[in-house]
Amino acid sequence: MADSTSFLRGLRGATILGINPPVFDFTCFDLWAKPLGLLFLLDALRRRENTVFLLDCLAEEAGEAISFGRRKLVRSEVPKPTVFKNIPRRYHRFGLDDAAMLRRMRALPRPDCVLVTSGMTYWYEGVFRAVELAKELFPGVPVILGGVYARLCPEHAVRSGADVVQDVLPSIPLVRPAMELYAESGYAVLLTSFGCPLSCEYCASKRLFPKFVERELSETLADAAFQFSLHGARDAAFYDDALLIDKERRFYPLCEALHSRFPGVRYHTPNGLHIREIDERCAAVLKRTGFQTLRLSLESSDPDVQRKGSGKTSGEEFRRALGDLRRAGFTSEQMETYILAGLPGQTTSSVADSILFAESCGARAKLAEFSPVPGTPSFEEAAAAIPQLREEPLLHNKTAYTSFISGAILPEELQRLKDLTKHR
Ligand code: B12
Ligand code: SF4
Repeated sequence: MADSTSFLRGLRGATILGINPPVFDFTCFDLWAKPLGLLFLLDALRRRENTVFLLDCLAEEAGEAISFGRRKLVRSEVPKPTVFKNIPRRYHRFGLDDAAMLRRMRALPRPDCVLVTSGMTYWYEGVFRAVELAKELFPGVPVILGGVYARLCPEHAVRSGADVVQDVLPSIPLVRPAMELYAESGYAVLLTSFGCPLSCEYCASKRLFPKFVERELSETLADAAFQFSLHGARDAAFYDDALLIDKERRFYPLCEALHSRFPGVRYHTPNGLHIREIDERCAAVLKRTGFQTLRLSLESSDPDVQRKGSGKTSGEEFRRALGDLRRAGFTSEQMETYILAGLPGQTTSSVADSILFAESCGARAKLAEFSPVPGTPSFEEAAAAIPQLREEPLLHNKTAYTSFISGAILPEELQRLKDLTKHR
């Protein structure tokens, strides 16, 4: 089964199990995270007369409710992998344990095919567990592995034991996420486009989605209507890389329709917004539509770092956008601003200056620790100094990389930078 796309396209009347694996990491929060790619795929397969099931190891047995429709993830401490043994931090498994996964899978009909998705490259331990358990329980059933890790590290992903690693975009029309497979979901996830027209040196968006592809406005609206009808969700998160690009033609009409059809819904942008696109009108539209949590992609106030980020914003544009957002009624708490830390060549003082600059404009700075992503210029730069990055994706871990793997910012310095973001 070398070509999984034609295999998947050919499936009719089959029983298919999709798995979102547990996560092994130092920390993990539900920033409105759902396995959107897998949910699209399961929906497409269901429309072809297949019966689909979902085992989302992060969502099942989730913990107490937190803000905006989310829940805490359940976790248990696990031994650290050898590469992390000198890191003085606890390591956890988030989501279901093996016994619970097996129990859930045993309760389902035997599938004809198992689809395992993957997120961050450094989350492959959970992916390997999912493949192994599926193989153990359903011998002879093909297991296909796809998602971000599979696409960025296909050679490593082969070691999972999956029968096929899907390392290209599956060419199957993706209609809407199969959110009905959740017994309960406190929020909706929305996507108006795939990919991004820009090419920042540290980002894999172009590699994952070589072309920026817009979805029809009606598709996003249908997704929203369907998800809001399901479990009474009153929150929705956008996953777009470039939500505001061409905003007059795409975003404004969408907001108009969302506002009139779904009053009272709170919207969130966990993935940063392009600051250059935010002007007086845009800020007013965001406010009127019901956006609650804005993440803004300043990333740095240092022109050298800004260049690596496609020159997508300047300090002045940020200051102006913040003013517009404030006048529209957004508070500092609602406008967290991502500041990158740990990029190859970036100094601690450059990060500190960026934090102070963001806060001086009235925003709340939030450190985004750098994760080297295979296939990007920044990864190549990082791997020139640390060749093991090519062999061991665990080393891409955002919590481990900056202070402990590259040593770019010492743990005490990183703590001081984090303290700086809390000093208001
Ligand atoms: C939304 C998003 C998030 C969300 C959460 C998403 C989630 N569900 O976990 C949030 C905002 C929380 C997030 C956080 C982070 N993210 Co992020 N995120 C994304 C983003 C923008 C979109 C992912 C997505 O859902 N795409 C839409 C769906 C439809 O596509 P997809 O999942 O790729 O699936 C497609 C195929 O792969 C396929 N598919 C999927 N599953 C399967 C399964 C099978 C069997 C098959 C056949 C096919 C298949 O179908 C889909 C459509 O074709 C990507 C960038 C991108 N453009 O992909 C970055 C990205 C994944 N994130 C990245 C990074 C760096 C981060 C952060 C580390 C940022 C930071 N410094 O804090 C954090 C890490 C969080 C953590 N706990 O460690 C990196 C990857 C890093 C890595 N080493 O792997 C990416 C690639 C962006 C980048 N910078 O290059 N992220
Ligand atoms: S603007 Fe954002 S999504 Fe687009 S390439 Fe740059 S970092 Fe990636």
